[in-house]
Amino acid sequence: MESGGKVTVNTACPRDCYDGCGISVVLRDGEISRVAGNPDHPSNRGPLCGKCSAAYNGAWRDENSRLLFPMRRTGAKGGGAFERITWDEALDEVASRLQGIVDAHGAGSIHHTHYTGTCSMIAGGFPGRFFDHLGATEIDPDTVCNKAGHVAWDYVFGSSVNGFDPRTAAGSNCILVWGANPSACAPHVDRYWLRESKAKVIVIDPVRHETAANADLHLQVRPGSDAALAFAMAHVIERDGLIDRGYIRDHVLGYDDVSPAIADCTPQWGEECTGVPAADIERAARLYAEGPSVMWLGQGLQRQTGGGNIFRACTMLPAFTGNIGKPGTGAYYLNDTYGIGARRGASPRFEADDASDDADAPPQTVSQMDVPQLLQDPDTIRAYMVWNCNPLASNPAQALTRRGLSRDDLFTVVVDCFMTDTARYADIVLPAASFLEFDDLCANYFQLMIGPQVKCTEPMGEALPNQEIFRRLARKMGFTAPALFKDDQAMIDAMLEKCGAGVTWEELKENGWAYLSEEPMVLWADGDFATPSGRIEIASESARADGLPLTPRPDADQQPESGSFRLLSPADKHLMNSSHGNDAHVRTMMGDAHVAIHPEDARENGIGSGDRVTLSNSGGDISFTAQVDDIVPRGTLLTHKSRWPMWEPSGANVNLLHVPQKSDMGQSTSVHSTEVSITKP
Ligand SMILES: Nc1nc2c(c(=O)[nH]1)N[C@H]1C(S)=C(S)[C@@H](COP(=O)(O)OP(=O)(O)OC[C@H]3O[C@@H](n4cnc5c(=O)[nH]c(N)nc54)[C@H](O)[C@@H]3O)O[C@H]1N2
Ligand SMILES: Nc1nc2c(c(=O)[nH]1)N[C@H]1C(S)=C(S)[C@@H](COP(=O)(O)OP(=O)(O)OC[C@H]3O[C@@H](n4cnc5c(=O)[nH]c(N)nc54)[C@H](O)[C@@H]3O)O[C@H]1N2
Ligand code: SF4
Ligand SMILES: [Mo]
Repeated sequence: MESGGKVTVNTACPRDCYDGCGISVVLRDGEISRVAGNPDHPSNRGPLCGKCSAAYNGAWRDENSRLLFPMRRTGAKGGGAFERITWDEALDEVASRLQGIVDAHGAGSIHHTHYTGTCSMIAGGFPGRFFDHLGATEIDPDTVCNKAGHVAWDYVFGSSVNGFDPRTAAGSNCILVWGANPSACAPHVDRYWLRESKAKVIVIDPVRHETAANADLHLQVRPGSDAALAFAMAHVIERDGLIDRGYIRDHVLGYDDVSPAIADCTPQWGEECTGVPAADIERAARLYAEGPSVMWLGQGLQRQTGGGNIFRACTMLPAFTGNIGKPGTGAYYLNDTYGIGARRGASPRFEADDASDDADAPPQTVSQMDVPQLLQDPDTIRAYMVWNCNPLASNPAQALTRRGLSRDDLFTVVVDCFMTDTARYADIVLPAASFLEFDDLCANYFQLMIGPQVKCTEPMGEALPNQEIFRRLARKMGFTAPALFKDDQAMIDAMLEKCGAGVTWEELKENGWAYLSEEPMVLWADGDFATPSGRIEIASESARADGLPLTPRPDADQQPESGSFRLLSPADKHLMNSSHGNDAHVRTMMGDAHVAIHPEDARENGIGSGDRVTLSNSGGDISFTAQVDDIVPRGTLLTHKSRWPMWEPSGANVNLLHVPQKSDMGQSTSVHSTEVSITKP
């Protein structure tokens, strides 16, 4: 859109966020003057969230914050002393170091770690082709975020990325939000989709966050006790004759296997296990079962030692009440929007046609939970290649990770837009272009909608998009497979063609977004699930073959022993994981790191609001400002994740205390099972 010297470009926010906002970038005389929300976009209908409004007009466009040139470390690891070098020098050095390791030890000792620094399809997926071709070990990205839930839902539904189309909720009477916090993590979904809905909203969460406070019913469950809660709700549903026997007969496997356990799980028993009053369990169960209802399981819910079992237990509710596959119903964890339209596997990481001339074996993977320890071993990890993530801020066992990254014999390369804590430990730092600086495609993971990421300006300094960095590195390594050099526009066009939205790139840019279909899609309407039996498998032989119980179990975690507290550290409303943590305005909005404690616990420990307190466990000690508040139940503390360690008084964030204990499925994080003591020095 053009008027006078002013041009407005429609683009999309590629952050790892449910909202998938539309952005309007205002250019004056070819220069970006403002990054704002697209007022016409159905998700955000105007302003961006506070954090992105600040950071996209702050650190992301500030030459003093961004990485501008390739750099080589000149001082001690972590010290922050670097010299500018050329791209040729940087990539020659990376290529020769990697080749040396491949020749002497095999590519498996090159480990690459990545996640969702950008979720745009090419910048988020394409570099994987390079590493797959190289034969590097992949540090399983999801194990730091959401893998337990994926594994659990794959057993039950045969997919964990086919949820519901949020537009179908227009016909719902009940929306159950379980272990998600839209008020922080999906601010526009919270403001529009949830609050404008006529459905009754139930929130199940230990924390009375803003969404919970605004809900019709908040069940303030004790952390890690949700499987017991699901069984107690199923008990009420069964007792009150709200089971959909027809749906079970046609589409569900395992009802008879779990029903004896359900019979034992009375609401009173549920109250003892979970801390939720029996009357609220009854009310929630009836409201949900009467339906039509949608259920949203958050990623926070499964970051528990029993996270997989919890996810399997929750699926009993839609399966036994038939709240799935019909308008107004559905169960959602994440939508692979692009994959729902396209055939599976059609991502820029794996392009079957292109790779066919040089098919790469599936990569060897290790869990993020094992990496802090593996980083100590010079024979296991010889090169650590970091792109789209910031392990020193976000990963468990921060002190051990830092020690590993300090190894002189470890060759570390970090590709990022900013000089993060992790980048300071790199031998070579490579500057990544931002979302404002190259074209790509975004696929929302809540709405079934795609968006265009449109180049608005030249990359800052000599920064390059991830995909171009890895094309150049592939050339330096002497690779020739055509898949490694594919052109961006060709990939965008191919994705658009496959995804079913029926738009060209030009049309998408013009409009700013496209739904996969004009009418709401009813996912799973055919009742044909991609499990071995074709049914929803509450009883799963596949799970049993993997050494897990046949069915979910009504488990609840033991409460911490006296003197110990459960520490939750979910998403911070001011940050996007650690992204934006270096923006001056965002840091002012965040203030000091706080920890919330229940008034009774505070009284017993002689703690008042504003006191400095120390949290400790085997990972170390770290201080916070206390906030006495009954938003948390007794025995539970709340802080938030991913502040930049380098800006904290102790040089560490909450992940110092994050013990890399694995969840029951997927070798994933159980960060919300962390236990600590609290003292007032
Ligand atoms: N205590 C605690 N810790 C947690 C969690 C928790 O709940 N509690 N949650 C976990 C979860 S859910 C997640 S997803 C992880 C997230 O952890 P990370 O994946 O480490 O996410 P970020 O910290 O935001 O790091 C993303 C990095 O990518 C960079 N980046 C952005 N765009 C680009 C680009 O185009 N190219 C390149 N190369 N880099 C780019 C950003 O500048 C940023 O430094 O943290 C986990 N850590
Ligand atoms: N502002 C902002 N938005 C973000 C992010 C961010 O860092 N900041 N991160 C993005 C990413 S990578 C992700 S994965 C998503 C995560 O978004 P969500 O899916 O909302 O997950 P979290 O915020 O980690 O945690 C959600 C809730 O889980 C609750 N919880 C913890 N343990 C339990 C439990 O045992 N039972 C129940 N019922 N609830 C529990 C926490 O109290 C918290 O309120 O958000 C994305 N959006
Ligand atoms: S981070 Fe989320 S809420 Fe913020 S602008 Fe991006 S998509 Fe919107
Ligand atoms: Mo995440």
